[in-house]
Amino acid sequence: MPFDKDQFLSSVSRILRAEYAAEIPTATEKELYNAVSRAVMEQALEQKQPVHAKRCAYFSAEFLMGRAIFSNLLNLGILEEAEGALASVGRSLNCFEDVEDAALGNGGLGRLAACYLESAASCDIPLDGYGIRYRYGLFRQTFEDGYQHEEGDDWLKWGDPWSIPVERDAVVVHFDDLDVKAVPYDMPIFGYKNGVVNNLRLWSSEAVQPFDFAAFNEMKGERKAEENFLATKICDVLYPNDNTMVGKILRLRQQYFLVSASLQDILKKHLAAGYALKDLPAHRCFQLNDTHPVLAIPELLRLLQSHGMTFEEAFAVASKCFNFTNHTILAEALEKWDALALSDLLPDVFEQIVACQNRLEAEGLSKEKYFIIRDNVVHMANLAVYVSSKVNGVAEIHTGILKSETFADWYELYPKKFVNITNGITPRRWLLLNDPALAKLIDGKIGEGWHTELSELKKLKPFVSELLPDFKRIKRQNKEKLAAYIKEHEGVELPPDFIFDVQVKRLHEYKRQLLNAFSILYFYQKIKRGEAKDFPPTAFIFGAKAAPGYYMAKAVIKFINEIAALVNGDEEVNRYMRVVFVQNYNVSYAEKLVCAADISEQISLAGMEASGTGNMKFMLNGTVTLGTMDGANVEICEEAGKDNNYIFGATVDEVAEIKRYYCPREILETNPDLKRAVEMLTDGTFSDELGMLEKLQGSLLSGHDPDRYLVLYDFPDYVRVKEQLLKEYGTDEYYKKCLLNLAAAGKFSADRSVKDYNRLIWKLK
Ligand code: 26W
Repeated sequence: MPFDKDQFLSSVSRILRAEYAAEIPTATEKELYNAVSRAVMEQALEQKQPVHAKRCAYFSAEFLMGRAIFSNLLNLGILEEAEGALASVGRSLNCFEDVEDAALGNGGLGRLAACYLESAASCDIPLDGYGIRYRYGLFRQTFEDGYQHEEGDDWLKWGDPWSIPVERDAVVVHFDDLDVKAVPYDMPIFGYKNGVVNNLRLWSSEAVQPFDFAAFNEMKGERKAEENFLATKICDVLYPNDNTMVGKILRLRQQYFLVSASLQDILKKHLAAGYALKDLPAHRCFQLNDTHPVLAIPELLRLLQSHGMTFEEAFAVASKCFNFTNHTILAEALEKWDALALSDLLPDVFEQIVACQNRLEAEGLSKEKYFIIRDNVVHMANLAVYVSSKVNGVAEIHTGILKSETFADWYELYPKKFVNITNGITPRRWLLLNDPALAKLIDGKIGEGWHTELSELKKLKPFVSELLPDFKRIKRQNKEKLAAYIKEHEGVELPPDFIFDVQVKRLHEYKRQLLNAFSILYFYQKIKRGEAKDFPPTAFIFGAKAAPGYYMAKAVIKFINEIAALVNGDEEVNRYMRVVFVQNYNVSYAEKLVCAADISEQISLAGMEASGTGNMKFMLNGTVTLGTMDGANVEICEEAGKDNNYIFGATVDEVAEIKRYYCPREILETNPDLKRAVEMLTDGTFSDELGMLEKLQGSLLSGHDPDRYLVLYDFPDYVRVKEQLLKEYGTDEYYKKCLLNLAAAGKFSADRSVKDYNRLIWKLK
């Protein structure tokens, strides 16, 4: 976008005056943020967008967008110009570091959706997002006495200057017990320096009729008032579960609200353009981001029939339009809904699900494995697989497991339906924006082509040795910045010459933060015994939110916080190690952590992490992976070389066999240091009024499936490889590995992913 400094500043002044009666030099940060954003929006939306023959709609219950302002300015090509203009009047973009993240997502799946929107716009692929405008996003996390506390996330505190409410596109969504108005808020998605603007449409729920005081006073209005209350509640809050299905009716309402509003909107536009409904597949396709929006299938069937199609005609259209991405194989994450509850809330939609089940049986698919409705439970994944054109997993190993286990019977039936599309991340946010110094260093060596063609990073290979000093210097500066930030926000001092060993992601037992925690206690004991005089000083950094109802995950947070207090408070030990669990880990925190890490911990039990995308972010920022052969780690090793990373642990093929005879207590008998670490959970070393640590120990040693995720089994190999990594740290050998990973990160661009989706599935121009 062309940038005219005077025009920009005069727009900002005009908006400040009109909206806030304020002037640039004295406006509050919030006022300035809104005025700058609106000034940019005004200009950026002037460009006319081409009309495409076919568009894809990405249906997702989550979009974890993070902060918009810096990324939008970068993509519009005016980041430095806007900073310069503001500087000339004594202001700076830096104060927008306090703007809230738009955290309308939990973790991987939501952040992936955000990366894909950015990449599609940057690759000129006509992809639009459809989601829910939650009033409160993912909770804010604090620690009190080491325990996690949750507070509401008021993400609109600073306003929402990047959205436009489009009242004329409002539609009514019908539930059996109430009607709700859905109002769209459109957020432009700017492609990287290419003039493309795609759209993210987030629906907000409102009462259909405004509150009627007269009726309310006559008592008639009481039911109406309740309905209005329920209508606004639908979009109140994002469900904070990641990988665990909780069968709440309000969540079902959210899901239907999203898909019904989106499909009504899309069909309305399709008809208004003069197209026939039977031609929908020529103009539209829909990507279902996991099962959360799968009610779109029966809803489309219902809508098409309400326009006069037969069920079979509607089915033919739907099966050409829908595609489904699976993001997890965890049994507890697979969405199932009680058939009675669903038919009560949405009888007409349920009728369509029954029709699909009948069709499936009529086709002779008599195996129960295929059933959409079985024992009064609706299996959303089966509905999705049955009707969709394509089903995809998110990394090679994950797609393999879908074919051989999760959906094995389906795969036998429809082998061509299944494809792999390995996840990716946008290199704009995850390198250009979060580490501008490193980006500049790369630009200087190989030019700027990599900004939009990430595989060009491989051109760095011949320069690896030459780049080492600059790379070390930049990493050091990033560590200093992070240390200052952590000091300010967490009150913990991390010397920047320590190794920064980072594990940040949602808290889940399968991700095994506990394995990392035990290794810290193992090193702690060695230091205490005086056996680790040459232990390289290391800072163990954690960040993770636990779902509020996930007891064991919260216990792990408490455990690590107790370890942090023990280690950091011990003068003998804190010369060798520090531990910090940062509060409220989110996208913006990730941007700071990822470029300052020396070690990327990706240590899930093999077979459990569908892909992981944090692993890719660290790799792109020149960090070696300490990890298992799981998810996209496998492909990271293929691209960068296994020898350039630090791999340990049981492989997927070994896991099933190990679990057959597994006895965690036996492992402890052969490993006294580990035994001691596990005992420390309950021997009084740590304070824990709530008794969480005892239950945590119980989950490892007793119950029907003790140590379900093989933490103790993988411990010896983990520590062996970790010690080797810590020993190699700081050598040229080590830094070369960092840069070779960076140079090999090309495959993990979300640009490549969205192009794969387009080539294999959407087939848009
Ligand atoms: C119904 C509760 C629920 C909520 C969220 C179930 C499942 C989910 C998501 C599918 C969980 C998720 O975010 N999965 C992650 O998706 C990423 C993007 O593909 C992968 O990189 C991660 O490995 C996967 O855990």
